[in-house]
Amino acid sequence: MTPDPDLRQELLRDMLRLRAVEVRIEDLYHLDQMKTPVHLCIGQEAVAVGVCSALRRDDLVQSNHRSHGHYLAKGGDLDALIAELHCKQTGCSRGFGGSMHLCDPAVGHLGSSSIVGGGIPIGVGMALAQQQRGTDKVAVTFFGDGALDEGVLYESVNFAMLHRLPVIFVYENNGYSVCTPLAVRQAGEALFHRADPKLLASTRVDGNDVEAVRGAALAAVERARAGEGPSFVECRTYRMREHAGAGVDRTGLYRQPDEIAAWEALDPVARYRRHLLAEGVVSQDDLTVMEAEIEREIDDAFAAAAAAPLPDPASLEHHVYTAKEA
Ligand SMILES: Cc1ncc(C[n+]2csc(CCOP(=O)(O)OP(=O)(O)O)c2C)c(N)n1
Ligand SMILES: [Mg+2]
Repeated sequence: MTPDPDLRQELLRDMLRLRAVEVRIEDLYHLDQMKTPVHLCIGQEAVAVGVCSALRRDDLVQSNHRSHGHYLAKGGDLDALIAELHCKQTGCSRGFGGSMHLCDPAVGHLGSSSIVGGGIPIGVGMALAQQQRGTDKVAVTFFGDGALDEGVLYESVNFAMLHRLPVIFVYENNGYSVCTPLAVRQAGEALFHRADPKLLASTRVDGNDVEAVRGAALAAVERARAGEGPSFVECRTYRMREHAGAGVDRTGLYRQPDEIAAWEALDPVARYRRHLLAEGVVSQDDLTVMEAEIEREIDDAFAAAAAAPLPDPASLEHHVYTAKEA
C-alpha cells in the first residue's frame, strides 16, 4: 500500500538528511578531527529509513559497523552522533566508542558492534527479553552479507525460530564484504530463503526502494507482534563509497566502473526525490526549504561537537573490564 503523502515526505526527508550527514562527514574527514574509522552508508539509506519507519519508538534496534543510518533512522540524536565521531564527552558513547559503537537507548537503538555477525545474537537476546517480559516490542538486527559467512548467524536464526522470537533479521546485501564479492563466498542465495515459512518468514526486496523496504518490514513487524516468530528480510543494495573512510571507490581493483555506474543510476535518495517530485508529493520549493533546514541542523551539530570537551583523562580506564588476579 502506498504511504500517505505526509509519510512519503517524511521518508524522503529522512533519507535526504541521512545522505547530507554522510556527505558532510565525508567532506570533513580529511581534517582529521574525527578520530574514528567511518563506514559510510551512502547508497544504502533506503534500508535504514524503510525498516525504521515500520517500527515504533520503543521497538529495539541492534546494528553493525555501518551504523550511522540505523542510528539516525531510529531517531538517534544527531548532536550525540557527531560528537561521538569527534570522541567528545557529549558523544552518545561519551567519546569512548567512535563510529562503530553508537547507541541511544531513549529511542531503542541499543547498540552497534564492530564484530561482523557479533551483534546478531545480541539482537536475538533483545527479542528474547521482550518475550520473557511479555511486551509486544520487536527487535531488529541489521547485518551485511559478510555476516552470512559467520556461523553465529545460523545459530541465532535457529534459536529465534525455535522460540518464535519477535526478531527481524535485516540482511543488508550490498554484494561485498570489504572487497570480496558475495559470489566467491556463498554457494548460491541465502539458505534462509529455503526455510519453512511457518518458522521463518523470508522475503527479498529492492533495498534501494524505500517503500518496498518499508512494506517488507511492516509485514515482518506484524508477524513478530502477533507472536508468530522471526522474519528474514533481504534488502539488495549497493555501497556507493569505499568500504571505510571517505572516498569514492574508482580504483577498478575489485569493482568495475560499469557496475558502479549501474548502481548510481539506482541511487535510492535521488530516485525517491525524482519520484515524489514527478507525483507532485513535494515541490521544488518544499525541497529547497527542507534541504536548507537539514544543512543548518548539521552545521549546528558540527559546531557543538567542535566546542565540546574531550573526555577527562582521569576517566581513561573507566568502562574497561579487567580480570583481577587471584
Ligand atoms: C569477526 C570479524 N571478522 C572480520 C572483520 C573485519 N571486517 C570489518 S567490516 C568487514 C566486512 C563486512 O561486510 P558486510 O557484513 O557485508 O558489511 P558491509 O561492510 O558491506 O556493510 C570485515 C570483514 C570484523 N570486523 N569482524
Ligand atoms: Mg556487504
